[in-house]
Amino acid sequence: MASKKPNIVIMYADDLGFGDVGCYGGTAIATPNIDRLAASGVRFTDGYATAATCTPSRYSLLTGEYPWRNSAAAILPGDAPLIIRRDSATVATVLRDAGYQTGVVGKWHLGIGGGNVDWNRPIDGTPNDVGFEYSYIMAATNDRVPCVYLENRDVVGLEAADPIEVTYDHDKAFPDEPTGRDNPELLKMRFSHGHDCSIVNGVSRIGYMRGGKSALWTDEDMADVFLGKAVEFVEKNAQSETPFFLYYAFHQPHVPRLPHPRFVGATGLGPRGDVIVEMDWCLGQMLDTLERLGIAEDTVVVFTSDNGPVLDDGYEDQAAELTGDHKPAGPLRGGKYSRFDGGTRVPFIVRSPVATMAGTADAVSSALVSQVDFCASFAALAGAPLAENAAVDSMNVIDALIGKDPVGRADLVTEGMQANTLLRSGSWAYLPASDGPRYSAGTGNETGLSHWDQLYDLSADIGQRRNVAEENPDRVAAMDRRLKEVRAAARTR
Ligand code: NG6
Ligand code: CA
Repeated sequence: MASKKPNIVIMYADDLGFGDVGCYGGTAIATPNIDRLAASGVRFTDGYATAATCTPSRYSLLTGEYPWRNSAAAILPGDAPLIIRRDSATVATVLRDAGYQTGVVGKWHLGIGGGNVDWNRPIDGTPNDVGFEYSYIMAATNDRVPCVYLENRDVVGLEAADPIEVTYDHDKAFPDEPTGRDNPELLKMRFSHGHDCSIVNGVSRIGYMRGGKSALWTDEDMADVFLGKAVEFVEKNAQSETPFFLYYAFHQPHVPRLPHPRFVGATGLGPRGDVIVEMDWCLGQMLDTLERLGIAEDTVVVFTSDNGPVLDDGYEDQAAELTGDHKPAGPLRGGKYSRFDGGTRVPFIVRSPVATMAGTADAVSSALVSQVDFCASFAALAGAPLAENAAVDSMNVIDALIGKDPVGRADLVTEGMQANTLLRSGSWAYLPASDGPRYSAGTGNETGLSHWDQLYDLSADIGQRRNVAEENPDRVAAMDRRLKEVRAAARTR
C-alpha cells in the first residue's frame, strides 16, 4: 500500500454550528460518531468556511478561490447556471488528473446548466463538468425547487409523460398548482418567512415547479438515499488500484428539517437536534464502511460545515423555542449570515493516516486553517502540481491539517452576506465599517455589520464583545491595508 496515494473523503454539513457537536463542547445533542472521528484525528479550534452562507463557501472549498472574486458566488436559486468556470481547477479536477476516481453525493448549490435548464433532457453543466466523474446530488438546497435528485446528467426517476417545469419568477408561477401561501391546509410544516411557493411532500419551498411526480424526493428518506449512494461509490472504488475522492455533502441541519422517523425525538431540541443526530449517524455509517472495507488506514477523512448555525431559517420547526441552554455557535458571536465568527468558524476535523502515524490522534490544533486551502493541500498530498492561475487563494497547509504545523495561515479573509469581507490575522479579527442592517431579516441572527470599524482580539475575547478598534488605530490601518491588498491581488498563485 505504501505507494498508493491516500483516498480522500470530505463530509460537509449544512448550517452546523461550532457548538452543536459534543467534541466542541455541546451537550444537548449526542454526536458520538463525529466525536470518534475527532478522537482519532485532529480537531481544529480555528477552522473556517470562507463565507457565512452556502454557495460561496462551497465555491471556495472546491475551487480554492475566495468567493468574492466571483460575483455570482452568492446564495443561488435552484435554476441558476453553474458558477464554476469549466476551465477552473477544482479539488476534483486536480485529484482526477492525479489519477483519483472522483465523486460527489448530496447538496450541490453551485448552479446547474447554462441558464434556462431543460430538466427533462441530459443536462450540460453538472458536477461532471467540473471534475467529478460521478455525481448524485440535489441541485440547490432542500428548501428550493426542483425537489428531485440528479445522477450525473439526468433527473432520477423522471417519466417522459410527466415532464418537470421550474421557475423562480412569481409572474410565471403555475396557476393550478397549490402553494404554501394559498394552501396552508396542505402543509405538514408551516413556513415562518419566505418558503411560501410550491408544495412538495407537504412542505412549501422557494420557487415553483410542476410535474415530475415520480421523481420528487421525500425529505424523510433523503439521508438514507445520499448515504446509500456515498457508500456505493466507496465500495465500488475501495479495492481498485487507483485512489478515490468523495465529496459527501449532507443536507442537514438545513431547513426544512425532516428526519427519518427513526430519528424523531432523538433529542429534546425538536427537528433541528434530531437531524443533527441523523447526520452524525450517516457520518458514522461512512466511517464504518471505510473500516469494513479495510481502507480506513488509507483514507483521509475531513468533516466540516459550510457556515454557522441558525435556528428559525424559515419554517415553524420550534428550533428557537426548544433550544433551551444549547448554544449552537458555542462561545462564538453570531451565526449563519454573520460576519462575526459564529458565521464561519465551524467544526473542522481531519483524520489522516499520516497524522495517526505521527502520533497526533486526539489532537486539538489552533492552527488557522480554511476550507479554501483544501485544493492546494490535497494537491500536495496527491503529489499533483497546481497550474499558475489555479486555486489562487488556496494555501498548502497540509502540515497543519495533519497536525504537524501548529500555526497554519498567517491571515485569512472571510465574508458575511453580500460579500462583506473581514480579515482574520493571527488572533485578531478586523471588520471594516459597512452599511447594512444589524440583524438578518427573519432569522434575527446578527450580521456583524456596523458603521464603525470593529477589531477584536479573539485570544482574549472569543465572543467578540469588546471592540478595541479605537485603542489600536495602527493595527486597524495595517489590517485594512492587508485586506485591500488581498482583495486587489492579481489572480495568479
Ligand atoms: C435564504 C433562505 C434560507 C436558506 C438560505 C440559504 C428565505 C427567507 N431564506 O434566502 O431559508 O435557504 O437562503 O441557505 O428564503 S444556504 O445554507 O444554502 O446558504
Ligand atoms: Ca449552509
